[in-house]
Amino acid sequence: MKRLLLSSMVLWCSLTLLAQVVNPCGPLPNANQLRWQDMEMYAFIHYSLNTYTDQEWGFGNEDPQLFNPSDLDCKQWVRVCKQAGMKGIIFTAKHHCGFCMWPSAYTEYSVKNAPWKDGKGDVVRELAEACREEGLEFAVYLSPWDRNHPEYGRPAYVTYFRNQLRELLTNYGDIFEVWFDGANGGDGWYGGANETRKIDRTTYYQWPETYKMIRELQPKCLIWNDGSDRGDLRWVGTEAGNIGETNWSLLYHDGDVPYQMLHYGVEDGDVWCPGETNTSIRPGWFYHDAENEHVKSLSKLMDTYYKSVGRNSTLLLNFPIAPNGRIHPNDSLRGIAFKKMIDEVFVKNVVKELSFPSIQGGDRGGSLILDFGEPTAFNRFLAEEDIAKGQRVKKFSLEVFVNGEWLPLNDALVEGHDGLTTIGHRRIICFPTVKATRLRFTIIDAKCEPVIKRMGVYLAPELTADIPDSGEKKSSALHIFFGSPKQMFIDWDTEQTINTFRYMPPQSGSDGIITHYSLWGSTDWTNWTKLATGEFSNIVNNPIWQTIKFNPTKVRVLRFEADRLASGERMGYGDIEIK
Ligand code: FUL
Repeated sequence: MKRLLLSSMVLWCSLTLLAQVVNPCGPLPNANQLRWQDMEMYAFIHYSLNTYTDQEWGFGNEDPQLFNPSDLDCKQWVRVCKQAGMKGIIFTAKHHCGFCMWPSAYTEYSVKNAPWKDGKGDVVRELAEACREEGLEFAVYLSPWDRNHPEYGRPAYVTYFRNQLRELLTNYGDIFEVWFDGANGGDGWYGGANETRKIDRTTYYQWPETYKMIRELQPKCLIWNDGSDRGDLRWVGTEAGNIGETNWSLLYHDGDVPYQMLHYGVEDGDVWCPGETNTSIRPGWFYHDAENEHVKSLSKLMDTYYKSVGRNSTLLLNFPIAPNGRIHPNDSLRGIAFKKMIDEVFVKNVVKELSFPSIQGGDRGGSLILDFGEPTAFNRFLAEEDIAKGQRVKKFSLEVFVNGEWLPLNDALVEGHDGLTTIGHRRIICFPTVKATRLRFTIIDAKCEPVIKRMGVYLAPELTADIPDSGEKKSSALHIFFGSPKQMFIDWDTEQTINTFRYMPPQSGSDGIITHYSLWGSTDWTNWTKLATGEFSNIVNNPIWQTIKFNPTKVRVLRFEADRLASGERMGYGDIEIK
């Protein structure tokens, strides 16, 4: 009979370790993936010309003269990230607008033509050095979509992209990860052509050749790619900051990767490809003054932690840089409080001593009773598999012994079922505080003999109910109706002076999400003034409130048109707000 193995128990020294040779089970992580998983939390930093234009996606024609921060201080970024518990930083060396934050030899569209440091500056270098000084790892985001480059969409651009990547991988020391965002909205400046260019994401970038170069130049670097070719890590299908409670670190080695696979992995996948949970500490990725009061609350960040690191993933948490060149105090304070709270939750294991665990079960399971000796309060359970041997556990249960009875516990962060499925590198289960003398952990099903490396039981401080992220309220009763599937009207009984229109996209999938809009106003339904036109960039991956500002205008009716939809035939909305 095989048994539940406790390969090393760091928390309870009285436990006899069961030293036994364990055969690997299914695909295994490589050394880079194992090292990466142990990083647990690392930061994204979004900083580019967008910071100066209040945009999320630059069009590619923004003026490099805008880049002139008064107080750019990469050491401040690194200090904040370190104190927020981040083990490394991934920096937007080039975002979709194509502006390079290092003086690339292959383009003029970079810091070398900006007033900052008289064109002699190199943000990538300053940040790489600051990371090294503080012992953080460094990595780069290099956007494959480049809305500035004249050759984008043609073969010459792929050579340009590789040349840039080579610069980054040779001139800045060790790079722990490369991030190749798959976003591509089609249109762009493209050297003045100002048109829409479609590419085939499965073939255009010729990833195998690029991957070869990365492996040669930086053998320890992980490849993140939500494009076609399988990298070392996968996106989790959302930018909201959570991965599935069931999370297999496996995918199929080829074929499409739909949301279900991104979010939950694939139980019988044939390659190790763990999920990295990326989200921002604010609604947007880039800095916007309007979001200063909308930095995520501590309870929201803790929720994100449990739903990423606590679900066999890592957390890639974004800190945007403000126009002065520093992380805004609201973000740094919250980031640091977040790390303090994590430490506080896991400071003390409530199990003082473990009586020898009773282990029962067969090939694919086992049961372990933790005896606290007296009624003890707790609200978190933690378990880790030894993933170097593969990911095995499919289903487990937790029960507490209260007043002579075994009562089941569920994962309070999961709806619709008990949530006790996969474990992987680390699984944290949250539940309301219970007072019990014993806890029974049973592995009900596993792919092979389970290998549990560490367990813990904790009493986390109660956090007050979440402060809504963005303080958003449903708008008051606006009179909204449709002239056609892509044309919405909003009218009033009397004239209004307005200067802000806000659009919250539908929250369930991309159907009906407006990516390009125009907004018109009228006082008589006959003469229309164009108030604004533009793009809601990144709205599909990050479906948050979008704000359109325009000169104060008197209107009695507004016409909001969907010039382009992400998918579907009919414009949709979650909410509308007008001020
Ligand atoms: C997205 C991009 O389009 C966003 O601008 C941001 O960089 C985010 C991390 O990835 O897909």
